[in-house]
Amino acid sequence: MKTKLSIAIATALSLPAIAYADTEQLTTIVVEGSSRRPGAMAMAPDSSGLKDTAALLEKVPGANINRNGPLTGIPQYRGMSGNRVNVTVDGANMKEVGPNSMDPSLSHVPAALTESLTVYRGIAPVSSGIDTIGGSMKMESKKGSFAEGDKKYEFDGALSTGYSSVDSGYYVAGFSSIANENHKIHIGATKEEGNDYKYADGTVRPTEYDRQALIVGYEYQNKGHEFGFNFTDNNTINTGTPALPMDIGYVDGGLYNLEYNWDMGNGYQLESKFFYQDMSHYMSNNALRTPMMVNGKPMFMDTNTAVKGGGWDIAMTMPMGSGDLKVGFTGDKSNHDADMHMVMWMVDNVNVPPMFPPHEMNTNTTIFNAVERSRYSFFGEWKGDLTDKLSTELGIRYTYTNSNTADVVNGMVMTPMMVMAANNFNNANRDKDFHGVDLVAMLRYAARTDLDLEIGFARKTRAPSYQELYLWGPSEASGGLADGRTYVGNLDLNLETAYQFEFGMDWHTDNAYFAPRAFYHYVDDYIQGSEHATMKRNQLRCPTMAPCPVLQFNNTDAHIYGVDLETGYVFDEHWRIDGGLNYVGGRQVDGDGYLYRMAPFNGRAQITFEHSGFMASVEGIGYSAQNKVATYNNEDKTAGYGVMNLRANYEAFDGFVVGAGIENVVDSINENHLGGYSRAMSMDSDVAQGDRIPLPGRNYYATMTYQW
Ligand SMILES: [Cu+2]
Repeated sequence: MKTKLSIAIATALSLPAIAYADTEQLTTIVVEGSSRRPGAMAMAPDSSGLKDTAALLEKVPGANINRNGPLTGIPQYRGMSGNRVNVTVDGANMKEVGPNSMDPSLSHVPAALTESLTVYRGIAPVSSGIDTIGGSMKMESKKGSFAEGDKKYEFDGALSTGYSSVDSGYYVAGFSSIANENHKIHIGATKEEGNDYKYADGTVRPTEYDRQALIVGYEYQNKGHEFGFNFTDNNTINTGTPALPMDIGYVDGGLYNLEYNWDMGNGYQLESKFFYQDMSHYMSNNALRTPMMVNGKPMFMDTNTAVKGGGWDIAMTMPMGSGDLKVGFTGDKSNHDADMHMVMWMVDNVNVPPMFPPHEMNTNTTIFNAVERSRYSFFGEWKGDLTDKLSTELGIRYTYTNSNTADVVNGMVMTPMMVMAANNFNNANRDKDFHGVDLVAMLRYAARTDLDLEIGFARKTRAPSYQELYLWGPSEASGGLADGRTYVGNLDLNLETAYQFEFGMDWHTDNAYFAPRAFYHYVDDYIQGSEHATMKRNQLRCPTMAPCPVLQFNNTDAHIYGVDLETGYVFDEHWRIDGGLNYVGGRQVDGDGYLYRMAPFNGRAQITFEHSGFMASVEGIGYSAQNKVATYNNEDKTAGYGVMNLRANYEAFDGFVVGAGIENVVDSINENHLGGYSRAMSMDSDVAQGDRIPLPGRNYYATMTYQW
């Protein structure tokens, strides 16, 4: 039953795996990178990581999280996030049901049911997916193992529970699988629930959460054939997203995966994956927070959204020359709808035509109506050895993306501006085609037995998202940007094209490792907001509450550059230290604007002590100030901070592990630059509206796991 993790550890030069090898009920983080592919790192149990798989990304070199809520963690990799990072769940590029990314793909399967999260370090291979301009990561749900060797049956399972004091939160999780060498079935379920979290100055609202998840699957293997069917279901209710104008009422729905692989022998392999998803979502501004007052009365706002999606990924691997050639055909299609309902009190003013006397207005507005996005993509990738010290990866991928949408219905406040916006949109050509060509060339050189060097070049593309194209009137449904601004789409957007360069080294001995990577990306037609030519609006984040511009998605050019590294040293069988540093910068080519929501310079170090089933660690995390902020949306600077965490766990007997710890030991108030601004009314939260959202205060947690 320890097969998967054992493989990861055995081939890993990445040493952290060894420290936690006995606590293998934990999610495995795999960092695929250069000569270290595959490297692995199992995580120490901590309350955040057990709740939210995205939280694990903070431990991956170059990765971070844009956090809009306790379960809403949007992966950031080297300064890029959202649609720029390709995330797959059991091989499916899931589509978010929330147009404001309330349900990023990693929130679909809770950490307790996640087998592994794999991040490709640096330039992602073309075979890892479509739209990998900002990197690629894949999550696999737990599935258990087949019986091996002379064992007839294999029973795997885990029961775990945990409590965290900062939000009075708990989780319970159960997983079980039964298999012989050909058949395997598994089932798993979790429940996580918590209140608004506390920090030194009070409570941050709304940050409560409530999620139930279910996974079920069947797999069959025989003589090189593998067949699998998996279902993962997420049922989240009443979960706060304080950085956004509304909260999650529910996110509900499932993902169906079908997989068939055939190992034909002699190096020939067929892999095929299919998925289908059907999800619905409801969000509102009045269930978990007090609605804003307009004309002396509360303005109620809620939105229903839905997504249906499906896709495939078929690839064939075959020997070619001194390596392997992989060719494949990938594609998917999704349909998105979002309808907003508003109740507000209108009085006669300059914005309202005189046919409306003071009255309550009850409106329904289509934000997105039958949006359809389809992608068809072909790739070829050759990996092989040129000499015994030199290896290479060459890849090419062509992607055709088509987007279209039906007419919208304007039920919003009938200002002449909004009437015109809807009419213009309905009269415009909204059927858009994009053709993207991705290229990757990597060269790896084993300079010495303890030193590998890597150099890589790539051209990566991304077609505009449906929000970037089809937001017909000012809306905050911007895919989770959470900058407090309203955006209007742009039907004339070009696709983004990044030219990427990177150089890395990996030095490793029996006791030490040191692996830095430097990168530079030039992004042609980088999509970000710029002032709309005509639309103005009163807005929370606008300085002095004066009318400020609505933003429109536009193409600009950008530089992104940085260095990330991981390092560690093993003193003896009991003591070790591991750490990492991340730096990323980004700016527009024209003008002096920096890019929005870039992770500040940050680092972490962890000293671990291990002795006969007992493990304890001290972890220090530091973030520097972020003064290089975007000007186009008036991004706030943030100060630097440091956090200390203490963790311990003990394997009392085989498979039974208890863990406990204190996070943010000194209870400092820390504002993470990627955390957004509080959007709740000031009477709801102890954080003033518009201020940065502080991280949780001191947290005592305890966990208990039994695995068999
Ligand atoms: Cu939403």
